Amino acid sequence: MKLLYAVLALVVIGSATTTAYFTYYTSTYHTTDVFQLENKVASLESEISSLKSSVASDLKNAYDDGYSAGIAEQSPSSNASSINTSSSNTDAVSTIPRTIGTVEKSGYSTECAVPTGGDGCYTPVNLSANVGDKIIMTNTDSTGVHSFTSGTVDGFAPSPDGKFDTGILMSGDSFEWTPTVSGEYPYYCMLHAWQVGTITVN
Ligand SMILES: [Cu+2]
Repeated sequence: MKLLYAVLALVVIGSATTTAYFTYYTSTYHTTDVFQLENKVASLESEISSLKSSVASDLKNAYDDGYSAGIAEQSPSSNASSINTSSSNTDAVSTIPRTIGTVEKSGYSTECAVPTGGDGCYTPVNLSANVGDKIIMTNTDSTGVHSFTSGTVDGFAPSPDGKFDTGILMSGDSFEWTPTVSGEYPYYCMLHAWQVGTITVN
């Protein structure tokens, strides 16, 4: 009987030691593993953010090139039309500056969009102004690039109408536009189909 107890005691001690060692081994190994993964994630994150900013600046350069090429192509007629519009509005007296910004993280999520229950991805989403007001459009979203492009967007099919276009604005960049004709001016962001706003010019 004593021998049986002795054997049982050995088995219990043996298995307890094995379990303890195994737990120690697993937790050590696991901790090292997690640590290495965390390092890897951090380095991938910094790679992603540097890729993002290089894509953003490539996008802006490509857009600027295309935009100046477009301007060069249509410059004779656009000169003529700008003379016409300015002469028809010589009696505009109001020059109140009005500002529109972009909502923080509006490029990452559709949550800001009115149809999904938000207050709009531009702020204010509906701006009222008078003919002759200086309208300042600024990308106030610190997390992404945006545009204010006049026209409408249906799903991912944009229809720019050429009334104004800020082009790609980096965070903090601004664009000024002074309406010379009253009316409703819908606009959208060429990068984020859910980002739309309206300027009502009286
Ligand atoms: Cu946008």
